[in-house]
Parts: sequence; C-alpha cells; structure tokens
Amino acid sequence: KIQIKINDQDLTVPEGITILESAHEVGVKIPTLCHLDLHDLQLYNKTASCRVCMVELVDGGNQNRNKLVPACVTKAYEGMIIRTDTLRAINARRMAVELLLSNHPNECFTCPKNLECELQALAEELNVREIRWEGERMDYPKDLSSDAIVKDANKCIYCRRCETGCNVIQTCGILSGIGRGFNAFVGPFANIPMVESSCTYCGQCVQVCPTAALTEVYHVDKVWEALNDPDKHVIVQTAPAIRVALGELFGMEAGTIVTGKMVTALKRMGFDGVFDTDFGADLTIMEEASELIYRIKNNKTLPILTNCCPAWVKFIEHQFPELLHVPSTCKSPHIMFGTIAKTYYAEKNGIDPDNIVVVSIMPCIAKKAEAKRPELTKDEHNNVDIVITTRELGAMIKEAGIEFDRLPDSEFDRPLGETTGASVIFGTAGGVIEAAVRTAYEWMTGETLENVEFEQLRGMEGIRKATVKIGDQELKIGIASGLGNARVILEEIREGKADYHAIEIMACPGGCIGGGGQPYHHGNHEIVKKRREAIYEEDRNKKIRKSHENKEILELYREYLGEPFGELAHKLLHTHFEE
Ligand code: HC0
Ligand code: SF4
Repeated sequence: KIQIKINDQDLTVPEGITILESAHEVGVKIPTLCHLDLHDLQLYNKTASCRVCMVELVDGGNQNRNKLVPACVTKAYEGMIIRTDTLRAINARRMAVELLLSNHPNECFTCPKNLECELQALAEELNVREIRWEGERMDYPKDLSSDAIVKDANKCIYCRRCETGCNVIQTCGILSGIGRGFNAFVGPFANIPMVESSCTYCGQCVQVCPTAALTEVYHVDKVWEALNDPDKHVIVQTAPAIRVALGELFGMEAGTIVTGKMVTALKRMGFDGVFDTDFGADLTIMEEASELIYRIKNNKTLPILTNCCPAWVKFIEHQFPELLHVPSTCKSPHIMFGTIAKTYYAEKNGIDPDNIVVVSIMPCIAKKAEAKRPELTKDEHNNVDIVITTRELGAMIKEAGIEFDRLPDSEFDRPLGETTGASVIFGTAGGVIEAAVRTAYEWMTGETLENVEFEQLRGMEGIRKATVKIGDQELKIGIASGLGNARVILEEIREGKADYHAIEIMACPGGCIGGGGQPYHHGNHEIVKKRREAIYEEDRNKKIRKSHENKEILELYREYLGEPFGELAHKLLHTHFEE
C-alpha cells in the first residue's frame, strides 16, 4: 500500500494502481475518451492516445516544475501529489477535445449518436465554447456497403477502441489505422468496403466507438413503412436480451426487467402480433438437444457447437472453414420463429405468407446480415424480413411519443407466445447450453430434473469448462464468449485436443446482453453484469423452466411438425452453411 494525495485529499492505494483508478476512490472524476476497461468482460483499451485525461503531477521532477501526465496510464507511487483541477490541467484537456473537434463534422443534430456521443458529452463537460483551429476537415464517403454496419471515417477520432475490440478481443483483425496525420482513421485494411472484409458484424466495434464513426445500418423506416401498409400483416418478436436492457434508453436502471412494458409499447405501435423469440429458443432446444443425443448415440461428430450466434457463424466460416461440419444444423431461434410464422401461423390464421412481415428486435447487429444469408432467403419466403436493434426499438418508441415508463404491462400474443425460463437464459453466455442440458438430462435419463440451475455453467469468464453428470454419463461442456476465446476452443478442436460433447459460443463478451445493438454501455462494466442478473431473475420468475415442457411448443409438434428432429422439422428448422 502507498500514500498519495489527489486534490489535497490523502488516500492509501495499492501499488500498481493508476491515477485514474485512484481518483475515483476520492470522488474525483477524470474525463477519458480512448480509455476503456470492462475487466469482467476482458474488454479494454489502454492506448493513452487521446490525452483527454491529463492531470498535473505536482513537482514532477522536471526542474521542480509540475508536469502534465495522462492519468489513465500513469501509475501512483509513494508520496505522489496530483492536482486535476489546475487551470493548466483543465486547459490541456480542453485543448485535446478542441483539436478533435477541429477535424470533426458539425452535424450533432442529425448524427445517429446525438446525445449518446462521448465526444459531444466531453465538449459539454469541459465547457468547450469555441474551436480555435477551424479549417479543413476530413472528407471521406460513408461506407454503406454492408447490411449491418455503417462506417463514417470523418467521425473517427482515432481512439482505437474499435481496433482493440476487433483485433485483440475478437481476434478478427479487420480494423487498423489507415492514412496519416490529419487524414488518419481506423478502417478495414486498404480501406476496402466493409462487405468485402472478413468482418463478422459482431458489432463490438460499434458498441465501443465513442462517436458515430461506426454505427448500425438503420432499418427503422422500413418497419414504419410495413406498419403503415394496410395489406401487410406485421408481426414482431423480441430477443431474450432486449427485456433487460431496453429500459436503460428511458432512464431506468440497468437490469430493470421491462418485458410487460415492451409488449404494450409494441402493441400500441400497431404490430398485428407481438411474439417472443424465446418461443423460437425453446424450439431450438427441442431440435438441438435431439441433435446432441443423436450424435452421442450414433457416434457422430462431437463436440456439437451451438450456432445461434450469427457473428460466430461468420467467424468459423472465415477463419476455420475446415470445421464447418461441427456446428449444429439448427437455424437460430429468431429464424426458426420466422419460418414457423410464415408456415404454421400463416396457415392457422388463413394469411398469405407473402403478406406477413416478420420483424425481429435483436441486441445484435450481425442478425441484420444473418436474415439476408442466401440459404435463409431462397425459400419461397424470407424467414425474417427486417431486423432492428434494441437501440432502434428505443428510437421508434420515442418517435411514436410513447411514454415508456408510464406503460402498463401486457402479455405476448398466443399461440407462439408461451415461453420458459430455459429460453430466457439464452440471452447470457452459458444460457443456451444450460437450457439444452435441462432438456437433455430428462430425455437421456427419463428422470425429473429437480434443480434446474447449473451453477457450473454460469460465470463471467471468457472460457468456462464444466462437467455435468447425466445419469451415468458425464457430459463435458465448454462455453466461450468473445471471438478471441472462441478461437482458443476452435484451435483445440482442430488439433484434436478437445474432448467436449457440447460447446456454446457467443461472439459478444458476456453473450447477447453485451451485444453490439444494445444500449451503449459507455465502458461501464456494471451495466452488463446487472443485465445478466436480471436474465437469471426472469428465469426464476417463470413457472415453466424447461423448453420441452412448453405446452405451445408441444402443440406445434403435435399439430404440425411431427417428431422433433423428424422430417418436417429438418426441412423447416435446420440449415446448412452456404457462404
Ligand atoms: Fe441472442 Fe438468440 S439468444 S442469439 O444471444 O440463440 O441476438 O437475446 O435472440 O436468435 O433466442 C441475440 C439474445 C437471440 C437468437 C435467441 C439465440
Ligand atoms: Fe471487427 Fe466485429 Fe467490428 Fe467486424 S463488427 S469490424 S469483426 S469488431
């Protein structure tokens, strides 16, 4: 332990801690921009490039003159004296922001990050009132090439949070510095269009970008158009992770469960049916647990890999094409739901499937590209027509003038609206495999599973290995979230060193709750943690907690699909990789 002083306040801190972390202990906020530290999720950026956190080190050893140092990387030492509030420190921070603004478009009013932009917030916080170096600005065209991500290089402030996210955390290696000096920005190598890169569309770069240099493709207007078309029957489904995050966009605490309000809002916006992707998740478990048992019994390829995360699917296609026989063949839950909507639901309600528009609300940017995958769109109908993110849903609710916090609760429409605790936990890392185990256990042993909570499958680590005893069989499970962690497991499989039966992989650190389309966490790791706790609470609140006990799912098989993993189920609910 060492003694230091910050703004005349004495404090004792552990050795090795930075000024930035120490200041927080005495209630002093030092602004940051490039810095990011979500240690629970192993998500960080410590490039110290923006110089927005400059503070004054009193008697810094430079001929007894005080020295300006960046607080994010300067470690505390015994007897250190820091002032964060001198005119010199304030001016240094202000100048850093002013310089960034001098080469930044003046379009806050129309910017997709308006009121969410960290640069804008800093300009306000640091009282920037003029930009002394107005002049030429970068002038690159926007990259609108992909169905998922928009890149606006003119808004890049070169903080490199996206680059660390993509290269170090996700190990995708798409983003790097391009150009020099004044014209420098971060983008795909040689500035090729995003669509031509090996981008997975995981959206982690979007989630951590402090400005609007990287954002999702907006599809809100397409949804309004569909809702205003009297010939269309527009139905919506919401992913598990939306309900624990949407409230944040309306000032609610992270982890507030807003399922009922969300359903009411969607009904008031005019959707003809409001359904739950959780239903699709229960259906996925029926198929995926069957597939796992089939592979075990018939000595087929093991481990089985869950494949409901589309960024992860892109990752394996780009980086490990030789392992494409390993993932499950199940379509992802929202795509399964879309298929059932255009077949069973259409028939049951006498609606021409061509007139049904399925909208998915997802915490994910990659789902936008997934819905357009050739093998999922070449049937007579698309499975899912439009995908919007949690943030886009928030924007629609605001546009509609709905006072979200005052809404009463309502229930999802039926049938296709009943869901279980097993499907809710899909939203957090480890949840898909826990849901599969709840079903596989009962199917393999014929016994009732009393305690459905598998603690060994829960935790925030990027890679988790666990064994679950099912009768006399030991099921070896692997869980990875974050594509860098997925890479470790895939390399084990490639080298024949993996002895798992089943592996869950989610591209985003923490799973879908930390998705690229979720409300921006702005580097606060508590937010993702609270969403995770809320997911488990929602599971505990459910009367039915096993997918195979979902009565509407059982009815769907009885009335329409036949056997799980049977002929029609294969035709409608399974896929193959074509890209
Ligand atoms: Fe997920 Fe999903 S759980 S990927 O994280 O499997 O996006 O929330 O909707 O489809 O259900 C995201 C979340 C989903 C799907 C489900 C899966
Ligand atoms: Fe990299 Fe993911 Fe961003 Fe693509 S979406 S550039 S893979 S971080």
